[in-house]
Amino acid sequence: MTTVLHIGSAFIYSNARAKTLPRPKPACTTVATMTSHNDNSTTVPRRSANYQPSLWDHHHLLSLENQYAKDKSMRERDLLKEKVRKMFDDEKKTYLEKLEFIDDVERLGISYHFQAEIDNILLSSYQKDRVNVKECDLHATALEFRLFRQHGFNVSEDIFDVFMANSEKFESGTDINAFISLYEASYLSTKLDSKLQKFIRPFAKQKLRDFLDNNGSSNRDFGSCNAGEMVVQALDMPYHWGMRRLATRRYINVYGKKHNKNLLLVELAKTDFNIVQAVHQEEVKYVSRWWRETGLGTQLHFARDRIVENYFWTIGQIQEPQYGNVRRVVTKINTLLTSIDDIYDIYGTLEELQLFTVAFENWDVNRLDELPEYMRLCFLVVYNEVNSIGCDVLRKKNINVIPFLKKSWTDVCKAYLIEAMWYKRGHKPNLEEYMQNAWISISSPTIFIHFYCVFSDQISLQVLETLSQHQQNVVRCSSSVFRLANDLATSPDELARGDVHKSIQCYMNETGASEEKARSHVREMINDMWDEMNYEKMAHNTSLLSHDFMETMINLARMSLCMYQYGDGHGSPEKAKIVDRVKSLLFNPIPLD
Ligand code: 0FV
Ligand code: MN
Ligand code: MN
Ligand code: MN
Ligand code: MN
Repeated sequence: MTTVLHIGSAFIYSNARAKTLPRPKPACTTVATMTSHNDNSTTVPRRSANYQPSLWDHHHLLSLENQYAKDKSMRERDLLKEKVRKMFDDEKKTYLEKLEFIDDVERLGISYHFQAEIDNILLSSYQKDRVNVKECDLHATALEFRLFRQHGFNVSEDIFDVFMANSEKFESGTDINAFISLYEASYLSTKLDSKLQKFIRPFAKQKLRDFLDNNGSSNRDFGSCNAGEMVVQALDMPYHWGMRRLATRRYINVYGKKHNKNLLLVELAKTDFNIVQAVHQEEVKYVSRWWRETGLGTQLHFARDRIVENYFWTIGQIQEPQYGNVRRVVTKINTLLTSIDDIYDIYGTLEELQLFTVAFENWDVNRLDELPEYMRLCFLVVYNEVNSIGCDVLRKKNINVIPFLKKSWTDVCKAYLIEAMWYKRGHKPNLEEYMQNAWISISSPTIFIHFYCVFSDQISLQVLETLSQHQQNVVRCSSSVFRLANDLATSPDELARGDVHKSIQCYMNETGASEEKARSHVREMINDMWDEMNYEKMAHNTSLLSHDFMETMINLARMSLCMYQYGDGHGSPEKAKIVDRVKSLLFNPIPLD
């Protein structure tokens, strides 16, 4: 048997990197160090953010072998898949059982094999009757509501009126699963709803908290499932907001403990998870090689060296095995954005940053030497990468996207520059002024347009134009969630080393609120952005954007909530529990019984 991969603490090496890639000793975060600069004979004060080296050793990554990358596993998986497919038209299943089956399949991460089966069932029951469950069954009502809305079918929030009118009736004896379902459903609210976010969600949340107070979170079996664990997970991160692959990993665990579980589903879910993980591992090796070959990690010694984390972000956006090319390209974009963000936020002088921004605007390799030496390689790598994407897209899809990609780099650099100027000139924007720039400076609009070009079978010029002109509301909403989640987690360190006021400080400055109040205001803004995103998704029939592309953009919002849940998971993955998440999703297979 092939050795089972186990990434233990040995994988995380301490300072081994320093032997191969010398980095200057990090300076204290708040004190500027003086470093001389080659092509500029004067001495310029340079800062450091004190970022730690990468936690992942390149050579160790390359040495990974995975037993699930074999044809044998694939054959086993395909057999299971066909057995599960037959279960979709099991005549004996009640309507509620069918809904639960669909939900389990989705949460176990295997719905990508059964898209047609799932769409058929939901579409036909939506067309038949819109609401097919018994009026008195809260669990069934909430589950149907959530599944319909997840799939872009609108159902009115009013279906909960009958329950909420008699909510005191629930005081005793109601199955906790009904409240879990109600709580999860409440996250599908849109800006047109008035009850879900403001009334139903707090009500359901209180029920879940009461349950934990009375029962603890221990793994007691409450009839159908490990209710305690389910409640803890729902409160930790509602399904609709959660990074899909992490939710899958967790649900395989919880579902596997359910006494009436479907054994075939569990087996398929575990096998498929491990097979897809093996695919992801090969992609990690590829991007790690690419990153070494660019030489940027050595040259931009002050910047975050985060190739594995940059890859991890792309798993959040799109996890299915067939999208490896999208993940490889988008990882490169994420990595270049991370390095360039550090040039603007940490290392560059205002004068250099202006030159750098102009270089993107000119987009002319003949003028490379006008840049400070340390910026040349970085610019050229971006330039080559964009041309290489443009070349592939032109060959396969017969459209020249380079001007759009180039503009997205100019736009993000301009947004980075505005923040650098505000900081260096002491300007304190109000929250609105800040957000107008900050949803672009978080860099997701740049990521999305590259994503679109590589992901879409056919490229629409109209979509490219609306993306390029920043006219897609779903882009603004997803980017705003990312920005606000980032600010909640990264602003303490950013302000300590010196940076522009972030959303929290803008709000404090503008209203005189305490930091605590400002943080809760920012969390409210995140809620409202979700309501708008959900609305956009429901309106997808009238949108230029495909349902699938929209979902990958919403997924970046989910991924940012995952990355920043416990701190700055991108900059300091070792402190923010991200190391464990990376290990469980990318490196540790699920043991098969
Ligand atoms: C966030 O870091 C970060 F790394 C960004 C925005 C670039 C790359 C994006 C992905 C990897 C998806 P940081 O907190 O430094 O960002 P800001 O904008 O606050 O400087
Ligand atoms: Mn090594
Ligand atoms: Mn930054
Ligand atoms: Mn920045
Ligand atoms: Mn930040």
